[in-house]
Amino acid sequence: MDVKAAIAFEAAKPLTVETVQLEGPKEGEVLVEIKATGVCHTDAYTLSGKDPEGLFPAILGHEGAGIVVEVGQGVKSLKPGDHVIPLYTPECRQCEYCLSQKTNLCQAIRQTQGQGLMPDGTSRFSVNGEMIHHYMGTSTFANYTVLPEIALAKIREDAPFDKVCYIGCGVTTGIGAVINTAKVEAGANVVVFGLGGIGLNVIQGARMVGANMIVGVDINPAKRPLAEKFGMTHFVNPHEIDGDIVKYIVDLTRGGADYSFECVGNVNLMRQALECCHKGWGVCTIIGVAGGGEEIRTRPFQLVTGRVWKGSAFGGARGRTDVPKIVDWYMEGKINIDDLITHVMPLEKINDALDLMHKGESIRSVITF
Ligand code: NAD
Ligand code: AHE
Ligand code: ZN
Repeated sequence: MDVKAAIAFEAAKPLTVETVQLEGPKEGEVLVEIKATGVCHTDAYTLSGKDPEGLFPAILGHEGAGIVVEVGQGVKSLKPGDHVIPLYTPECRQCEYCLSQKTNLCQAIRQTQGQGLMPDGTSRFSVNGEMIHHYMGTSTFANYTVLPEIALAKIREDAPFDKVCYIGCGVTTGIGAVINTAKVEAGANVVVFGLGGIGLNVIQGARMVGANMIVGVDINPAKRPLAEKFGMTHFVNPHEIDGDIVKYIVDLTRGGADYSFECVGNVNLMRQALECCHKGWGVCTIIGVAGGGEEIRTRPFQLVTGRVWKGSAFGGARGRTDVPKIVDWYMEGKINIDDLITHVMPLEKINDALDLMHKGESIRSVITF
């Protein structure tokens, strides 16, 4: 079938919106009509050419929501009409990783996903006979896409697509990193580096669990008011403080952060985020994605003296199990998504969404179809 998609033909060039061809679902696959998709910084990262797994041409996008149109042979858990959120971290419930109960990183289809292909090793997308890669197994910058059944979370039908699409990445990543990965407890002091689409959800999660101080660090002062609305108690602009930011945060928190989160993708900040943690127990969770070839550094003494570096992908969430619950939280008014969606636009304007992100003028832009 013909579908409308934004294609990344080459790195660091604007996306091109045009009609592409999509093959129907094969065994174990599902055709989904995408109704809305957020634009995450990771899409921009891959488009920049810094992602070692970045492939071109590709249809990017991994923060969508939509409706099942058709199911392939053998699909049991979904039927046409079901409302779904695509999962770049699937949940097969059968692989060694899922069964371990120690990680959300289901590996059932990870290899082909990283190659921009469906699990059978082929692509469903093409343009004028030329193959186009899938992206993160989701490719939500298209009004129809095909996904494996294990990469779809079934959600309630009264949830608005243009809001809950954000649960497909940013909301779950931020709140999940607090709850599932760091396991922040009430009364803890939390420091969040980067107050964008992820960092504000970390702040939201920290407030939900009853954190004490919630310190936000960002070089863009325009992020401050919304961060305060979401629960930030102290704002630090690295450009406005004298001296070493690590010492500044350690003093501010009277000994260091119990929990810190890096939500930028900058390896220098990852070091600061570790070193501003409390001696003996502070835990730093890395969420930001750094460019290929970049490495993190610290004195091993930082770890010897009890600080811990962890990482979190998709907030440690098991998508088919946890995403429907997070949709319920939104519908019950327990979490705020609406105020984080600062821009809504059609697919034709998707390059504007990327520009707004780079200029620091948006939190989340959502594309509606
Ligand atoms: P964003 O562009 O919305 O936000 C980034 C924020 O960082 C901005 O507010 C910006 O002003 C701030 N910033 C930039 N440089 C800074 C500096 N030197 N010091 C302090 N603040 C600085 O991006 P986002 O969508 O929130 O994504 C953030 C990061 O998280 C990206 O690296 C993205 O790829 C990654 N990410 C990871 C996961 C995961 O599962 N691990 C999921 C989603 C996004
Ligand atoms: N392809 C990159 C890694 C990108 C990355 O770390 N992705 C995160 C999700 S970011 C969503 O906005 C993730 O889930 N990682 C786990 C995984 O298996 O990819 C690279 O460096 O190669
Ligand atoms: Zn994302």
